Amino acid sequence: MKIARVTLRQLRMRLKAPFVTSFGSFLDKDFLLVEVTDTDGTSGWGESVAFSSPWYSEETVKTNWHILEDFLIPILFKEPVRHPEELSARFAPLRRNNMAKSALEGAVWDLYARRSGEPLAAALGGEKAEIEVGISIGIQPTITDLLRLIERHAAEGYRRIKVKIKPGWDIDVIKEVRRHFPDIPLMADANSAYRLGDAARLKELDAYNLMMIEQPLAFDDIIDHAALQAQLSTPICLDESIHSAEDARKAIELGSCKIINIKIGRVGGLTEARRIHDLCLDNGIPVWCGGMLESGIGRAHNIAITSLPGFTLPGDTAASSRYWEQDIIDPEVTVENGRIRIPKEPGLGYEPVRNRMDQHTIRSETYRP
Ligand code: OSB
Ligand code: MG
Repeated sequence: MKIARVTLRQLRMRLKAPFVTSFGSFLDKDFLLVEVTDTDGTSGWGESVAFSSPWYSEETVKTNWHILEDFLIPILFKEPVRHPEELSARFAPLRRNNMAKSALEGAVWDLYARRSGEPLAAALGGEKAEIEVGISIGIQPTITDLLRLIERHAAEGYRRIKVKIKPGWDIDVIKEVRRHFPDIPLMADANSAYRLGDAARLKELDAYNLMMIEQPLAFDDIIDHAALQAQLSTPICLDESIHSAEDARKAIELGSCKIINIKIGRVGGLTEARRIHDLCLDNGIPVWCGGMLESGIGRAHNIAITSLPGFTLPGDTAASSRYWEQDIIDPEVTVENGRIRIPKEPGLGYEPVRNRMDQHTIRSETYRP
């Protein structure tokens, strides 16, 4: 592939409803899109999942723009790319900044798949025809609001419900949810809101048959999680703590978790995401694909990686309409009976709609070798 240009865009899109977690609330979502165009005029698309503020991780929309403009795009332009798998090694001398790396690498993966006329899922080695998905529900004003939402999303067919928890919005909430929905596949995500000293409280959750508790302890911890997992019967799933296949190997060795949430952006791209998937498959650790409230571009990447066989648990990839009045891809992502069909068209299999993207673009710049 010979790259003729890379275009960065910053978009601002309003979510249908604010999304509240233990670390913050989102309504207007700013994010970056990357378009990589080759000398034949074919484009591939990637999305950065960095938020405006460094709450989930240290990266932001602004730091991603800087890292892409000043470092990653120049590295891409240095020599031709034969295969997108080369990029993770070429980006490796740059420490972390995984979401920035992933946005550019993802665009090159899409371009590669389009050029070779195969779906991105197939280019990654995925064989599933469809995937099962769940939904993540943010912290609500009242338990009644939460119960109403669960009722609705369960009726829509989502394969499992994830509820955000934090100190003061945890045991009583899960207890009520279980009382109303004794059998639904249910899990809780704490987004690092607890400390090991809260183990006794977290142990109370063992009574409610949760599929897992996601990231209960610090965002950068795998030591205390191992101590906690030894005390809980509920499996721990790590999200924020895992940035690479090496992190995953150490967490598995220590017994810090029994399940891993793979987010392509958090781990630096599709190639590293697949490495973690392969490692987990070898070690009997189920994985699922997390979400970052993505637009259709990032959502399409999530669908493609979930086609790999080790993604045995429903992910957070809900329908476009759960987030947006109108998504920027055609067709939009739809969920039927808790399932999304893997597209058969080349690349992402969802076409970016330029005039819709333009409506939300607040900054854009094009770079050439
Ligand atoms: O921890 O998985 C998380 C959203 C923003 C930041 C972190 C997380 C989430 C979600 C929502 O849980 C996933 C989604 O619906 O995209
Ligand atoms: Mg999470």
